[in-house]
Order: sequence, then C-alpha cells, then structure tokens
Amino acid sequence: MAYDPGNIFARILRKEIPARTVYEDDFALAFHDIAPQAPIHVLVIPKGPYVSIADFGATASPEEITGFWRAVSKIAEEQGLTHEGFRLISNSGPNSGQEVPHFHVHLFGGAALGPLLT
Ligand code: IU
Repeated sequence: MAYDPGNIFARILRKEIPARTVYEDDFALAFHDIAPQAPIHVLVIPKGPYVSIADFGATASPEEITGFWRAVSKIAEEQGLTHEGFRLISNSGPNSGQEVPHFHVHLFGGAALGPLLT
C-alpha cells in the first residue's frame, strides 16, 4: 500500500492539525488519542512516511527504528508507567481494523487493563 501524505497523522506531523502532544524528538511524535480507551492512551508515530509496522519494520533505517522504539520506552517512563505496567498495540492492515494509514503504536496504561481482545 502506497503512503498517503494526506492522512490525518501526516497532517498532525506537519502541524496542519493540532494534537495534544506529550513528546517529540527527531524520530517520533506522541499525542493523546482523541477517543481514549484507557486512563492513559497515547499514540506514538514515527516522523517518516510509513503505512504500518509491517512497512516500518521492513523499510525504515536502523537509526529510525532504534530512535522510534527508544522514544516509546521514554514516553512510557515519562507517563509514569514503567513500574506499574502498560500495553502496546499496533494495528496493521485490514484484518486489524487499522483506521489511520500512518504507522502508530497505541500506549495504554493508568489502570489494570484486563485481557487482550481476540
Ligand atoms: P487504529 O489503530 O488505526 O484503529 O487507531 C487509530 C486511532 O487514532 C484511534 O484510537 C482514534 O481514536 C485515533 N485518532 C486520533 O487520535 N485523532 C484523530 O484525529 C483520528 C483518530 I481520525
């Protein structure tokens, strides 16, 4: 699937649309989800144009991949979640229900989360 530069997260990256940003560095931007499904629900996205984790893992540079996942860990720490625990989910492709075609990781925390959906 070709990357669509008009997708909503690309527009947030370009600051065309506001977001409640919690973290930004050279590799990642993180902001509160507009429809939170946990007390803390943050979306972490890479700065580069990747459709999904499948695309990111296969085509991003080692520097981008390392930078992105280091940012995820840092954000979890900054949100106070490292000790009590948290959950990461990334939908990829049609069967997952992925809505926005820019790779994103959902970071959930702030409460006991219950079992994963199947
Ligand atoms: P999904 O994994 O692609 O289904 O997740 C998309 C998420 O993006 C979903 O949780 C939405 O609530 C969220 N979101 C957002 O935070 N801001 C937006 O403008 C839009 C969706 I559109």
